[in-house]
Amino acid sequence: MKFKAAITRSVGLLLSTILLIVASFALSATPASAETYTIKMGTDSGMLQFEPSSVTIKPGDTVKWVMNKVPPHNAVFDDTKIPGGEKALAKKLSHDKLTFAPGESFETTFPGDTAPGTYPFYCQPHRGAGMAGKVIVQ
Ligand SMILES: [Cu+2]
Repeated sequence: MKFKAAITRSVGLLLSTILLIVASFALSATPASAETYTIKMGTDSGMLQFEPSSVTIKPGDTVKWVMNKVPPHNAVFDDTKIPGGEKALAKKLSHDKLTFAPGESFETTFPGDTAPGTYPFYCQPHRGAGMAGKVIVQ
């Protein structure tokens, strides 16, 4: 009887171990799917604005800026305004190269360890006209 009890116990242990391994595989195999959010540069009606001017994302997501109207445009993050104020991060997120052709685009993937907060950006040629937006990282 003692032997049978020991067998039952170890089988139980084995099963729960397998279950744990399977569960952890299932979790790691399906990471939260990263999404891409598109922002138009220049509105359809020809305004010097980003459309939408605000997107809310999760770390690991990508923001894609697409040249739409009234070029040229770019998207630059200000290191004095982003959470943490890191120059290197602001530079990494920014695309200071100007886009001219409709449909031309660039993307920024916010690293998985991006600190939550508001990341304001602006278009360099049209900063004075108030062409600015923000990426809110949750
Ligand atoms: Cu612009």
